[in-house]
Amino acid sequence: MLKLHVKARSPAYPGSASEVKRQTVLDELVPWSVPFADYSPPFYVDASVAAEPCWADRASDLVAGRIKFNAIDTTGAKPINRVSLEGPYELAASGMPMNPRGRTGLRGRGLMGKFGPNHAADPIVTRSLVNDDGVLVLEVVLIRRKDTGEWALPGGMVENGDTVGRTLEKEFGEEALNSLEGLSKGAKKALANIFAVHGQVVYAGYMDDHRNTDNAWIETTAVHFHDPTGNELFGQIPLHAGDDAGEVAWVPVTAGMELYADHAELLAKVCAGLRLPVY
Ligand code: RP5
Repeated sequence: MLKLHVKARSPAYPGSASEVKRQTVLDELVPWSVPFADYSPPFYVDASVAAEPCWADRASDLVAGRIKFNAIDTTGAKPINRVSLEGPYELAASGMPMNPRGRTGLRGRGLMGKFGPNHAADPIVTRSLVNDDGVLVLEVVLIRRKDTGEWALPGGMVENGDTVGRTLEKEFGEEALNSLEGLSKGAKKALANIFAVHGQVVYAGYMDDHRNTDNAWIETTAVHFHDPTGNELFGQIPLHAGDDAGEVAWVPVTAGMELYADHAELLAKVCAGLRLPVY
């Protein structure tokens, strides 16, 4: 059975109109297959999306049926991947896609640019170190997000026409290094090693993000990059928080970590794969 989304049902919706409140959806009423006669959630599109920046769909394209759902949509200037990692999704009578994990208590796109899946990429960059107590510890690069103040993986959205691979490197560069410019030769080599050689996909699917709605949601591909030397390679990478990140740091992975969206679960998958104990 699919995991119920929880953060995607958080009562207060973030964004410029913070007064937006989701309709309450009890666990048993989340699946679309369960009748919910009184389901009448508010409709919300954040002003930043309604202004139709280049990363957002046009509402007029939806109304005119010009958006190709469940497909790689090549109708615009750049291709957009509208295929869900969760399999084909249904469309509502309004033509809007329906969240594959069920009701969220909010209709419309909220803060999401695309109707349907909004693809993201999350780099999980780790190293193992022996700490002062002689214990082997796994550390991961995390950022503190400016929007919620939570610690998170330095991921980001895949732009129109771009790939997951390029997004992983770009987001890590922007959020954890501030820029790829001006890096020393050693750091550039370490980075090239990270993104070209060591990646292992640990998850590809729905992300329980508090910005998700009934008609727009985030899906991510999380790729793990581990320093095979311990810290020799990645230790050369200078961390500097970028514009979207208040802070960036190597953080020890611990049981019960509270992170943005489902990021703690992604780290649990990494630990299970590495067969490392989590302290
Ligand atoms: C999360 O939001 C994803 O896992 C990814 O880390 C992030 C992408 O959104 P932005 O950081 O671009 O806001 O759901």
